[in-house]
Amino acid sequence: MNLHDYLSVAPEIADALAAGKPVVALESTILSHGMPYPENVEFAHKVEKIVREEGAIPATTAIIGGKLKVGLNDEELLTMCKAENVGKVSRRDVAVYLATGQTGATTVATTMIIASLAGIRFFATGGIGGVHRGAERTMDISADLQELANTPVCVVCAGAKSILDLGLTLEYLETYGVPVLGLRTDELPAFYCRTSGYKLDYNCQDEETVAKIMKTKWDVGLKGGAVVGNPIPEQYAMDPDYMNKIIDQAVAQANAEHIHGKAITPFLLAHIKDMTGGSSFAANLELAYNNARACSRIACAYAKL
Ligand code: PSU
Ligand code: MN
Repeated sequence: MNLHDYLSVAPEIADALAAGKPVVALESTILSHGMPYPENVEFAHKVEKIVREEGAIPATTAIIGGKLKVGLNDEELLTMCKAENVGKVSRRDVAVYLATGQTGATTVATTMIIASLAGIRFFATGGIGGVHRGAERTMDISADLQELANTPVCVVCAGAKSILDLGLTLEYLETYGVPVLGLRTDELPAFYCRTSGYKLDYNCQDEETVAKIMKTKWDVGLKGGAVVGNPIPEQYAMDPDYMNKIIDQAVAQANAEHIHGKAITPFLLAHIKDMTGGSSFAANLELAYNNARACSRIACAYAKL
């Protein structure tokens, strides 16, 4: 048995990687457990189209038929979007899904693992997982953070939702040596909102600077990845007071229903969408497109270094 018995890279992506061309990884949990069907189908195709328009090759990941898939065809994308019997796969679940042939949507952590195995260094998503509110009692800290500490992939996101404790998330990332770079911002973005109140130490004015920092990090042998916080475009941003009220209600509901473990993030996402009457969903789409664009530009700049 070797890695290639488990890893299935679409030919176009394999060719691009062999030629040193920019490739951008995309996750599938955002499709299967973060967005409703059938709206997610249009999203899945559009986000890939944006990556192509920027001159990179998109590589959506999933676990299907005992393989780590890098690049999904239309049918596979549809399977992830319909999300019937599609689990949520973080690091601890990977071997189980591979060995048993179950279909799994990849989280940030698992997308980083697969990207790294394939040789992809850049990955665009909506928001990362992090330290949950109340983690001092529950110890609920997303495996995404350990992956960022250990696996060499740069994750471009709109920060994280304030369903998390963003302050503790930043502390955790600092402890584990993960750079958090603002892209034209002084603050960690809070997903739907451009600001969170948490200052970042680094405000990169352009994508080339991010690419150069990543190359330098890996050149000197520092392990792990980085978080790039790219704020939602102004015209789609939501009011922080309004969103925080909604999120507080969703978190209270999750506590009342004793939701925990891997179910909590999808539960909160679904409740926020219901409570905002879908307006948050429009913002979610736009911020993810914006991240795909920025990530592709970073990957293109990196390929030229
Ligand atoms: N946050 C979002 N949308 C998402 C997720 C997080 O705003 O879709 C997904 C991502 O796939 C992320 C995962 O990696 O949830 C984190 O789950 P957990 O907290 O169980 O590690
Ligand atoms: Mn968790």
